[in-house]
Amino acid sequence: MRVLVTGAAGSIGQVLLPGLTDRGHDVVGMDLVVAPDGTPSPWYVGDCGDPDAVRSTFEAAAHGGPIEAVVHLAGIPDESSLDAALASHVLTTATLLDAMREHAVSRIVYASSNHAVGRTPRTDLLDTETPPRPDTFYGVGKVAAEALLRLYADRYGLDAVALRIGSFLPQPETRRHLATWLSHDDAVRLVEAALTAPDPGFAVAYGISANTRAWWDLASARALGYAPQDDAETFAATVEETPATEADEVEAAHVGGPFVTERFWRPAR
Ligand code: 15L
Repeated sequence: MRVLVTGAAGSIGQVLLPGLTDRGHDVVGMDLVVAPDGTPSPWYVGDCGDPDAVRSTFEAAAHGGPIEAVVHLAGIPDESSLDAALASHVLTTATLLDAMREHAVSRIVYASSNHAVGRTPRTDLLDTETPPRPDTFYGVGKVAAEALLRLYADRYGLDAVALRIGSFLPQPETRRHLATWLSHDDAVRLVEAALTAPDPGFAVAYGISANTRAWWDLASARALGYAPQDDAETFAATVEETPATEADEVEAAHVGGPFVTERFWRPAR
């Protein structure tokens, strides 16, 4: 499948590009910055919130064969101002969706985040039926971007899969990560499942590995064909060598962990 990956220079992009290529996909990168040395994929520099830049990227990328799907990873991966969050998550998604319609690209896989439901108290395993409950402006941006995907799926019949990614890291570093970790290899498996699942329509899935201590239900991800192979439990002894702190307790209270704390509170305007 020929796939345009936005935010290709970011931490997830840098794992996905080789990962999807190794699995036989034809990957095209897009980012604000030039391709890191040694990147084998075709690459376009541009802002995916800018309709002209996106249009010309779609046109140029199509010379190598029609783009069949977009994996939208670009965006500020942290808390910012509300304006910046809306531009970074909602306007980029809108710009890409419009370009997809213009160029008959029918599937988008979106890097949403657990912070779309981050303010949910941590009790039982959380499924995707739980209402949006952002913990930050970052989370608000992700909720709004998911709503936009749903609108375009309903209006135009696009396939739009929002992956609420947990903690994408080489390995878990904190107690919270023992529940929220998404390994690099599982991230590739998850995105490939979201790209290739037959007719998903609009779907939401949590993006974590098969963690023994998971806080999120993987049923909807597995329904897409995701078969995670890693478990944060492998690292539990190392993580738990350090005594638990008050920060660990705070992080365990809500699914968004540290993003819920007052450190992230600020006026919207
Ligand atoms: C995210 O969505 C963030 O991009 C990342 O920085 C981490 O905070 C991660 O979630 C997490 O919850 O661990």
